[in-house]
Amino acid sequence: MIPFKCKHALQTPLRVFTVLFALMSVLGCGKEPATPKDLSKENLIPKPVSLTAAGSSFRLSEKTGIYVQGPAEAAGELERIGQYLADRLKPATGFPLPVSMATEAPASGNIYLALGGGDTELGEEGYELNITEGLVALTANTPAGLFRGLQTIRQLLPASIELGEVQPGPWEIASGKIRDYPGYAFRGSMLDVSRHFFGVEDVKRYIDLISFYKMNVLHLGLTNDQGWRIEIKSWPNLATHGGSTQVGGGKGGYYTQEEYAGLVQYAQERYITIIPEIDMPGHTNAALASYAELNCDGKARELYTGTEVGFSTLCTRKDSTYQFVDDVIRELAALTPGPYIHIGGDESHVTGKDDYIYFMNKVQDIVLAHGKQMIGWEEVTLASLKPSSVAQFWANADHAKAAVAQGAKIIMSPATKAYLDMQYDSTTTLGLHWAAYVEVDSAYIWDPATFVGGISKDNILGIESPLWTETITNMDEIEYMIFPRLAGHAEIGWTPASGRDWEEYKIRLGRHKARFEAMGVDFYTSALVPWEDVDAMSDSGK
Ligand code: IFG
Repeated sequence: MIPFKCKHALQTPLRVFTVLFALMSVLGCGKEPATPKDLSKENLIPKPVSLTAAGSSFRLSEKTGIYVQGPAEAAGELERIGQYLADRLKPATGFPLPVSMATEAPASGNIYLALGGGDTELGEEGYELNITEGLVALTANTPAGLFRGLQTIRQLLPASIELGEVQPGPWEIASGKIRDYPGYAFRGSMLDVSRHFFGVEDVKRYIDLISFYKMNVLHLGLTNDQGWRIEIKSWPNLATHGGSTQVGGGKGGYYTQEEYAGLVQYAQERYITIIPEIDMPGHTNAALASYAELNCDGKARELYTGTEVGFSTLCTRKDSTYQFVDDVIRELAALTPGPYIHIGGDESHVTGKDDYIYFMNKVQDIVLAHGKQMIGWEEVTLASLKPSSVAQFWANADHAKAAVAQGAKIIMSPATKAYLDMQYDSTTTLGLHWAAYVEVDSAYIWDPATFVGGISKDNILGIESPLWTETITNMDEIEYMIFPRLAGHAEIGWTPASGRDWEEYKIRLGRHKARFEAMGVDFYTSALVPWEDVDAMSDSGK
């Protein structure tokens, strides 16, 4: 791609051409983009734990192969990881990038992904990336670590690598060494698919986008007042009736168990754990509309397409309610390879306190009986939490501290910082602002480990940024609300607090513009961020 200033100049009559040619030589127009030689000038998000520049660069070519090495039992998985990288790089480079098994480092000009072991500092998801003029070598203790390192390789290449058709290149990566690993083991986002339903393709794109920033959890809000979105074979009306509408009265929808299993698989291939949420005992109008017997008065409710909360409750003292809960959790647990099932528990304003406690204690036992750990919104601290249970902090610090006092771990999702449905400012047409207006800087400038007095890093499982969808109806709107804030949340979950500073981060974020554009992300161009049209010409950023 010849930058505009060159294209325009090249059409000028010859008599002027001479002068312009001299000018173009000075501007660097027409010649190949500057080779990136300073790894420390790259704009990686999340920022790596440690990075050393070596001052040269590696160039991908037609001849580059991807070589994967590891124990025989991991061969299939390693080949899939190699193929994942090839699939990311092929469209824009047009290179064949064959994937092969290796038993030692390959010859010069190749990419080498090796499953090592014993590098305890790297842990479960860390990686080491050594780039020389001859080789890009990525090592990790686990396949997940290799996968996280692949995202770094993607971000070290020019942003145009993310485009879907062949670009001129060249495809160069500055040389050096990166050692990197996450500060929190749980780094996620939540997508509410109940208020508005989002189909399989949208959820897969959501998974792709959060995986690019090394997140490893997708919490799916599958049920709420406005919609039940997962097929439960023993209670079929939940999906067919309870999933038949949404906020505003649209047709809604739901995932068959087969479709849902496909999403779980797609996430797993990106080393992302899906955590399903069945919100109970409140936020249950869709279920209460689907089965009369779930209501204390035995009367089925009408379907609800508004945006109020706190008006519904399961009948907590009816035995049949616990048969319902057990059937739902049983079927969901069978679809959930991950360790957690989220049972909601928020805003049960019409459930008596004692009834709520009775309900939560029984549901916690049901989740454990099906081999899973219970996560609940912070209000679950009213119950007697088992050590394996987790509370998700969103608004009430006292609840969160009470959960910690019971020995529970906390997922930090403060609505004033992490809620992606909060308007950026009063002019944002999408979203809500009951907690706060959350501009890009505010979403970044906080530390989970000190946010609530009495809750320290040791009590925190990790960070999660929820996107509630009362006002969000399609993928473009999702992207506008989650980006750029989600990139900052990913950094908060990964990069040590000592490495996080808004004044430095905003520059890196500003240079991600070309990446957001290349990925087709409809992001919010906050005036607080120095957005840069970084083209391949400069090596000050990528
Ligand atoms: N609170 C409700 C959500 C959603 C949200 C919108 C929680 C845990 C307000 N519960 O956040 O269902 O309506 O910002």
